[in-house]
Amino acid sequence: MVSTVVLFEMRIYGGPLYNIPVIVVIFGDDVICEVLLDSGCYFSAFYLADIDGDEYSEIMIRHETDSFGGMGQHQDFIYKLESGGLRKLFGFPADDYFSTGFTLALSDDWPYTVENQFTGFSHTFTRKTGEGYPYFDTQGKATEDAEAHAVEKWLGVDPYFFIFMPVDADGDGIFEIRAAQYTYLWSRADYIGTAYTILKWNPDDHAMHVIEANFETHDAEYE
Ligand SMILES: [Ca+2]
Ligand SMILES: [Ca+2]
Repeated sequence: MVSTVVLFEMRIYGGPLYNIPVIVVIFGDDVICEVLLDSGCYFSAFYLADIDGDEYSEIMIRHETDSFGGMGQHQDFIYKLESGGLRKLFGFPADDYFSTGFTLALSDDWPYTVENQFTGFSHTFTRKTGEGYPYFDTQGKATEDAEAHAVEKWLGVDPYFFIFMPVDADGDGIFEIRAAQYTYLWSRADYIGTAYTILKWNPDDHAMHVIEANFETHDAEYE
């Protein structure tokens, strides 16, 4: 059955400055109308793609809830159209937060090694930093902070996707999701690079899984 999906943003006179996203879906004689985010957002957009492999498209909706901090803050949802309404399949980070599995290791002479625990991805690059940087001295020797960091191999990965869009990565007609996250180390302004993933929804365990990972270094200049 062919459906019509309309997404619009409502402004209430005298109400909050944010837009309230509302979706209307018309299929057959049924009309569904739902407010998607009571708290509002800057903008909303949607894609239609079969994520779970049942040959019917899901409705993927993303909302930008804040424009500050790296690449902004987003909420992403995937809904299934069912008789009687929309059923939320997935919501990140509000309902189904998960780690995309990136770690960062540091050692002497400024090598940074980013790895992904789910895919075996590993990428090492040199990122020289100047005076006052807590993890290296000016000659590139790893500091006590770097040694402490080696325990957890922490990489600050935003709990938001600034890209979250359907792609059929393997051409089988079921859509995977291309996602990207801003990453940082010392502070949020210490932009290390972008963590890219291909995500796949598994209807058996009802969860999203990382099936590919990549990392693009941010070429910050340091004295
Ligand atoms: Ca589907
Ligand atoms: Ca596919």
